[in-house]
Parts: sequence; structure tokens; C-alpha cells
Amino acid sequence: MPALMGGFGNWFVPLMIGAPDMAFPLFIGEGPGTGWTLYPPLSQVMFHPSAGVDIAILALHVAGMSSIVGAINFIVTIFNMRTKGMSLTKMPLFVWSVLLTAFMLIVALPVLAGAITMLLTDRNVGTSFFDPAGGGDPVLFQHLFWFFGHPEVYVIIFPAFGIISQVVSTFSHRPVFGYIGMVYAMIGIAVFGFMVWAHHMFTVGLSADAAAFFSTTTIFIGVITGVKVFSWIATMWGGAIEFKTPMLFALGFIFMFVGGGITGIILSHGGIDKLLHDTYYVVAHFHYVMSLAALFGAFAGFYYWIGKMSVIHLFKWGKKAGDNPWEGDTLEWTVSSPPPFHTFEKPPVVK
Ligand SMILES: [Cu+2]
Repeated sequence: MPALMGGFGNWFVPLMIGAPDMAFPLFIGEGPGTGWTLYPPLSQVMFHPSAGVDIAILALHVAGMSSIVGAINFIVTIFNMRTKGMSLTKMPLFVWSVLLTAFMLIVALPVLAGAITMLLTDRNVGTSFFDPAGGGDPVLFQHLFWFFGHPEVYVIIFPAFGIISQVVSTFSHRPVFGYIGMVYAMIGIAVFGFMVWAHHMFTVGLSADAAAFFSTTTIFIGVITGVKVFSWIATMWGGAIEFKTPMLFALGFIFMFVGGGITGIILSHGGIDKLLHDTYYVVAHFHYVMSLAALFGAFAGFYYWIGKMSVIHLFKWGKKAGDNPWEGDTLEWTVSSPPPFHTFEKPPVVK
């Protein structure tokens, strides 16, 4: 829907019928037009008087609420519905990654909600949280935005971390190296992810002490993230690696992610960051992690699990995948493909 009707439809229907735009954008006046960060003063009424920004804020509120409710669902499920013997330290790393992602969403999203609500009242009811003319400060918005925005990057990449751990373990035919270390690394990244936000703001005039603090915490995250990369490599090391499609995407993920990580270490230095600010170096760093590593993680998960999810082998194409085609050792491989309606008729017991 977002690609076919939402994407192509909104683009080409007005073009193909000879209309100046879709009806509702015409009605509102213009789009948000403030970039994806909604920074004031650009997003204030003085530069964007139309309702486009207010509508964007409404959309973010709705999306944020749905993410919070989804996160609560994951946390309650993982804490209350584990089968016998499935202690927290027996949980597959993918489940850990989803649990920690859910916690990050619950801590980060309300801060974004607060920031955009303050922007909304600045725009509509005369407050001046971000307007210096009334004693406010536009940099405050950046602090609130990035207190959400940095953890949001981990929200995107964490489930990919989990998928890569499952795939690398399965196709190396051994348990993931340093499982407990991997869990603590993810907890560490999730916690420290809330202490690095101003590394997006080195050019706003931070004090030298603040710049040093945010450089240091950022480098520390690089160290913990390195633990995960080395654990993936150590899992493969000496393992009997099978280069099946999901594993190829996992290797692609690791390659891209290391590229994003090493450029990130360089950017973590507040002084160097000032030189590289607003250059393609930052764009490249960001997209190594977000567009390439995250996407490769998604492809790895798709090829790893599609045989479990789909019913395509009803058709007569190729041979049936079987219940456990990769010889995986996690519980989803103990049920049929696709799983029965009540996933586990008899709850499994984990030794
Ligand atoms: Cu960041």
C-alpha cells in the first residue's frame, strides 16, 4: 500500500489527470516542508504558516502512539508468556533485541511527543518554547528531538542485530559466541543510547565539557558495538559455514555495518564532527547503517524465515522447505511450516 497506491498514486494521479495537486494538499496549502527533523524556526508559523506542519505533527502523534502500544504488547508477551524453562538467559537473541527495542520506544517516543506538542502550541496558541522573542530557545527542540532520535536509530537496527545473530549461528552450525556478552552489549547500547544525543548537535555551540562528554559516551557505544561484531566473527571462526542466501545477506550486513561503525567512530570526535558537519561523509555514515545494513538485515530475515511463514509450497514450484530446512535450534523450527493456528498445542519445555 505505501509503495503502490500511496507512493505511485499520490505522485502520478494528479499528473495523469492534469490537476495541480491532490485535493487535500491543495486544501492545506503546502506540505510540512521543514525536513524530517522539523527544526524550529523553520517549522514555526513565521516560515511555514500553513497547516501542513500541524498535520505532520498529528501524523507523528498517531504513529508514536501505535509504536508505544506495540512496544507494550511485546514487553508483556516476553515477560509473561515464555514457556517452561525459557528463562531470560535462554531467550534467543532476536527476542532480546525486540524486548530492548520495545523499552527504547517507550522511553524515547514520549519525549518526541512532548517536543512536537510544544511546537504545536508555539504555532497555534502563542507559547514560545522555541521562540527567542518570547524567551524560548530553538536549540531546546534539537535536544528533545535527538533524545528521541538517537535511540530511534537503535530501534531500527536492533531487530536486525537479533536476526543476524540467529542467522550467523544457524549457518555456522554452532551457538552464537559469547551469548551473555551479546545480551549485555545490547543492554549497554540501549542504555548508553540515551546519553549520546548531543553528538548530533556539536555545531550548536555546546560547551567544551558537554562536547567532551558526548564524544566520550559515543566512543563508548562504539566499543560495545565492537563486542557484537567480534562475537559474530568469532561465531563464524572455526564454524562449518554454509553460504546460503540468508548467510550471504548476514555477511553483507556485517560488512556494511562495520563501514557505518568505523565512520561513526571518526564522527564521534566533536572537533572532527564540526569539520564534517553537513558533508556527504555524514550522509554516507548514516546510510551505511540505516539504508544498507538495516535493509540487508531485513533481507537476511526474509530468506531465513520465509519458508516458515509462507504457504507458497502449496503451489507446485520447487520442493517443499520442510519444518527445519536450515537445522536451526530455536523453537520456531520445531513446528510445521507454516505453523498451526495455535502455535504450540502442547507447550514445549526448554532444557
Ligand atoms: Cu546519534
